[in-house]
Amino acid sequence: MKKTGKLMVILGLCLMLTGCTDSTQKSAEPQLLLGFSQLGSESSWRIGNTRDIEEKADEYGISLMMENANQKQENQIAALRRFIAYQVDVIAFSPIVEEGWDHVLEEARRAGIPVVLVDRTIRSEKDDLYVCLIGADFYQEGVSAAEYLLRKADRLGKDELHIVEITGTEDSTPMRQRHAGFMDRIAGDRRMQVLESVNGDFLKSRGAECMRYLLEKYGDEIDVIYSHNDEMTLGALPEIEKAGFEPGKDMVIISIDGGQEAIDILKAGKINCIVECTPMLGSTLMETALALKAGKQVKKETHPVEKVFSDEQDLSQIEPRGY
Ligand code: GYE
Repeated sequence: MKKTGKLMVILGLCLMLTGCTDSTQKSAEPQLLLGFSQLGSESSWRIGNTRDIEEKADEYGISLMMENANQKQENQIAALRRFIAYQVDVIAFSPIVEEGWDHVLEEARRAGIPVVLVDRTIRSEKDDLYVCLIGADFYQEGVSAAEYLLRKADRLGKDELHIVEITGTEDSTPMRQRHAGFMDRIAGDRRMQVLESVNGDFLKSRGAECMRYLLEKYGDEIDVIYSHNDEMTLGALPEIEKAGFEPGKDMVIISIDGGQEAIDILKAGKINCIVECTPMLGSTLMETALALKAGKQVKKETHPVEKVFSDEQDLSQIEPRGY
């Protein structure tokens, strides 16, 4: 074959392999590559959050590398390292716990890749390991839960209310802040007596286990259950009924998230109050990623606006929740 013939064959092969046949296709290439490490699939909140991020990446024409860490920090660290090796434009992740990210985030910084925290934050001596945080104000969620309880206590007219708390994953931001906001807000009200806080890891199965333990230990002494997410609440409710109590009547049930299943149970009167925590963070994440790629400044913290749903309101008007 002549030299020019060979060249044509090679060129043809290249075009077949890359699929880049003309400039119109080239301009349809994604404008940005985003690596996102999701922490797991422990709740309908998390599943809704994953879905929203996938859908919004699609809408914004952003190419998404999504990895699910199945509730393990080491899997998240490994995913972040893969994103760095792949030289993505922006890294985003939802840290399962707050501590232990310094090394990998320094690696990202050295590689010049901006890091966005989604949903949860980290704790570190260094304050320049991430660019910004997009997530709920969990402290305020705890305060809102407590404020509902204070109003409920007024309505019930009781001198004392015995509270048990089922908390989320140890050392996670929502666990720390939902606990702190609630405890700070009830402190100083003599009626509020906390019997015990137990760790339910944000899981339905652990919510059930915790509830069995609490019922065995305190029985009808329990007046209030404050659960850090819907999934644990959904695990706890059948245990309360099995023990012969009516949730929502014999015991005040307070939950956080506001997924559809829990909202339906709130409407049926077995949950008294749900503090909303929205998983719909995808649009803000995509806009932030695009701004970072364009070299623009972004806000250090963005919190979505959230509501409280409770037996104090007409619940028939709640829109379908989408998670
Ligand atoms: O409340 C819970 C999930 O970090 C806000 O994690 C999130 C929490 C959410 O497992 O259901």
